Formats: sequence, C-alpha cells, structure tokens
Amino acid sequence: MMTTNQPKSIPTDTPFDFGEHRFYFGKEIVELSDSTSLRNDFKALHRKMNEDGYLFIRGFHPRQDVEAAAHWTLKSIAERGGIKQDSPIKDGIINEANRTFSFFRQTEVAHAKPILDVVDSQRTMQFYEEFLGGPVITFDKRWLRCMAKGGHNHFHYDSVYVGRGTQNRYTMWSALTDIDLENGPLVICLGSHQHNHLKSTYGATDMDRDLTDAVFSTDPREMVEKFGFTLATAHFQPGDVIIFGLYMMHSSAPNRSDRYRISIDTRYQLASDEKDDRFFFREDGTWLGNFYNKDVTYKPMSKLRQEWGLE
Ligand SMILES: O=C(O)CCC(=O)C(=O)O
Ligand SMILES: [Fe+2]
Repeated sequence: MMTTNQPKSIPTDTPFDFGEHRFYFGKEIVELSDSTSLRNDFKALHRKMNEDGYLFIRGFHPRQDVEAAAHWTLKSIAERGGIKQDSPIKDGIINEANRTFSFFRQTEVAHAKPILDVVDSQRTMQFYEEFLGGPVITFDKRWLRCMAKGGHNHFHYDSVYVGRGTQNRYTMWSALTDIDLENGPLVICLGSHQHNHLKSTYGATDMDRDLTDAVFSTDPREMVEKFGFTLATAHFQPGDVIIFGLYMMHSSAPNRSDRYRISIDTRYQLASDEKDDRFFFREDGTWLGNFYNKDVTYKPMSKLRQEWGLE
C-alpha cells in the first residue's frame, strides 16, 4: 500500500474536491513547489522560504520512523474503538462511529517515543538549528490529528493561535499516512505570506487576548475568487513535510476516504527567542493552550472582516 516511489506530478485539469467545491489543477490550484533537492542547502532554503513562504520537502523524515509513528497512532485509535472490526490496524480503516481523534492533550499518545522519534528527532532538531542558526526548541504541545471521513480544518494563519513571542517561528506539518487528494491534504494559499492588509488585521489578532474568532474563512472558493489566491497542495506520502511561518494561510480539505488521515503539526524556534508560554508545560504537567478564557464570547469573524474592509 505504501510505496517508496515518488508520486507522479498531478496532471493539468485534474479535479480537486474541497468540500462542495471543485477546483482544477493548473489554474485555481497547483502542486506545491518541491524543495527536496535543497534539503542541505540552507542558503537556498532561506531564499525559497522568503519568496514562497513555505518549503515542501519530501521524505524529510525517514520512512521507517514515520511508519512506526503511524502504526503507534493507529494502535491508539484501535484501543479507543475507532478501527473497523476485522480489518488490519495498519490499514487504518475507519469504523461506523467515524470518530476523528485529536491527540493534543493525550500525551500518552502524542508524546510517546514513536511520535517524538519523528518530530523531535536529532535529524529534525538539527535541521532547525541549521535553518535558524542556533539552539532550538519545540513546543511541548504537538497537534497529532487523525481525521475520520469528513474531518478537516478551516483557513487560518497560525499567528492567531500560536503567535505570541518571537515571530521567527516555524510550523512543520508532517504527513504520517499516505495523503492523496481525496484523503484531506493540507492546502495553502500562495502569496498569503505577503498580503500586508491581511497580515496587519486578521494576522495581528491573538484569539485569546482579543477574544476574536480564529478561523478566517471556511470557504475555499472565496480564497480564490475574493482574495485572488492560488491554492497549492500535493499527494503527500508518509514523511513528507511542509514548513511555513506564522503568516501562511492554510486549511485542509475534508477527508473523503474511509481511511484515517494522520498528520502532526509541530513548532520550532530559537531557544533564545521569546516563547509562546501557552504551549509549554506548567508545574502541573499541563499547558494552558488556546481557548483558556472561560465563559466568554468570541467576536465573530464576519464582524471583524467588516471592520477590516475584508468582506
Ligand atoms: O492538518 C490540518 O488539517 C491542519 C494543520 C494546521 O493547521 C497546521 O499545521 O498548522
Ligand atoms: Fe495551522
């Protein structure tokens, strides 16, 4: 099922179903630009990051490690009754309950050795040390996402959720399973890292400080037509990653298959830079996280967008 061959490039006019919307490759959506060959050329990686706002690196994590992480996660799902009866756990087939599992605070799953062997590996940390130019840290919170059928995300900048402290922070989204176009791939909006108006309004909000809705849009069509972005995605294989900064608009399409779509997103920055304290362990062994204000209402995005002239 899992091949080590690189997927063929996606032909022009290939349809991409994003919820109820359909986009065609070549115009409204394109394949991510592949920086795999630059893996050890940090000068070139910086140039690429500055220009494109992201790096797409295939096989960033060793295949064996990623398979172990995926299998560990699927076993955890199986123990919680998510895998179809009499089907091999490693196939990751979703059962009738169709439950999405977000292992965020379940550190017994998300911080287990097979997971940290991928996202905290010496290889990974060394990459960021070289990329950032000094000792690095990663958030204690890791976002291990296991999406059932229909599971997906909405368009956002990470700045709104994880943007306190230094702005020199990177998200790495790692595919742990094979994620083709119908399995809910990550989708980014090309050029959104250079949209100054969006960055200085929506991008400057801190959802927990400002009590503002964090999702910018649930509608991929408007990202294309109203904001003029070209979407970009790929057929991801286990171990492929996208790395981007705090101001890159992204979402994921709904998983249309009956197989769990598993990814993990993690954050890296210089150890000497200011942290976002919400995502590091406190004395009680938990982190604060987002949405820590209780009994509050968040200002609706529709209202905010009116104020920003982004409606
Ligand atoms: O995997 C997803 O659907 C969302 C990932 C995400 O928002 C991120 O990596 O920052
Ligand atoms: Fe995100």
